[in-house]
Amino acid sequence: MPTEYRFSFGPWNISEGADPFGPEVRTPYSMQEKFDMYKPLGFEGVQFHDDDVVEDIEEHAPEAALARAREVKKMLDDRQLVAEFVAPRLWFDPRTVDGGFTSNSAEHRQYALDRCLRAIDIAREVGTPNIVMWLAREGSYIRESKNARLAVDRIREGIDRMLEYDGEVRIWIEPKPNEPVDSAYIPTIGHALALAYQTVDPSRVSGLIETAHSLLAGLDPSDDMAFALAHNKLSSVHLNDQGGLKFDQDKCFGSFNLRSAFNQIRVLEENNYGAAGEFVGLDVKVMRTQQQAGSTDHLLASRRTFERILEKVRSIDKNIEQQFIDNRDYEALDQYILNHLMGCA
Ligand code: XLS
Ligand code: MG
Repeated sequence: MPTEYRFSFGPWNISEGADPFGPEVRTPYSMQEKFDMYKPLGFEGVQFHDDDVVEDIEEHAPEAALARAREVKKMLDDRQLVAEFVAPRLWFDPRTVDGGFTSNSAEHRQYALDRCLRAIDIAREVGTPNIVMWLAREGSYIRESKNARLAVDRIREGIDRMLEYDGEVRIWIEPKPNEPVDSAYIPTIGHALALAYQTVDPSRVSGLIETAHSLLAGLDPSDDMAFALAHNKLSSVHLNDQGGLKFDQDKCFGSFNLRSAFNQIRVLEENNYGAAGEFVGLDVKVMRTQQQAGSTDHLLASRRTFERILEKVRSIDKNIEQQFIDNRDYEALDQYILNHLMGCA
């Protein structure tokens, strides 16, 4: 079992606090300032969107974009940081208003594919073969607007083209059931992995599970992780928390449901997650009410909570636990776990 986990987050996790109802309340940090924050917070992995690497990506010619990516790689090397993945931001451009791969416009679908291929080139330059596909707008607002059957084919075809474009690229699908669209075509890890098996190279397609996304689908994040692990396809996790069926809250890990946080770490730990270099990603957002100086409090807090709960996972008395299981005394097991979590077992 790994004794140490490696942690990652994305530059977007240090944010200025804008929400759909109000503007920024904190001033932005430059990318350089953000990179400087990683190590002191105990993180070494950097998750990127393609336009986190190359700002204003659409205004850069391909070669200029790659040159910028090489500068970013140098900034990472100087700080002993590594890029975990690059995610093409397919949800921001006017051409992806109605989706990328599943847009009804052939021209816009082509744009989506071209943008993904550019993201692969950028990922290479920053030193990672890993591409995360958060399929933000691949879904619908009303059923009649798109052909859902065709949409699945189109997402698969898009991923196939990416796999063919670069023989080393690895695609990690990050499912989410809704938001920004009403209903996503790949809402759960089950959908994501079924799609992975249909691609031209299933061995290079896997999943990334975000706690909040599982909860929004009404599923248990630890069981979702176990499902992906059973397929040897859990390439990363985005731990955070979520208070029920609301907007995607990206709360601090463990902030809403400590028991669930315990079970997520338990399933990772029992299955040797991290041994192949997988990162523990924290996709958390600081509260809008936080002052400038507290811009990274949520990242430190989430990592510390992970480590403290990890201690709880490791200090469970396996014999006692097994006894309750053998006796089918799950009431006693429940109390044992609760008491252990509350420090009175
Ligand atoms: C949004 C997603 C996003 C991805 C990367 O809900 O979690 O942050 O992790 O594009
Ligand atoms: Mg995420």
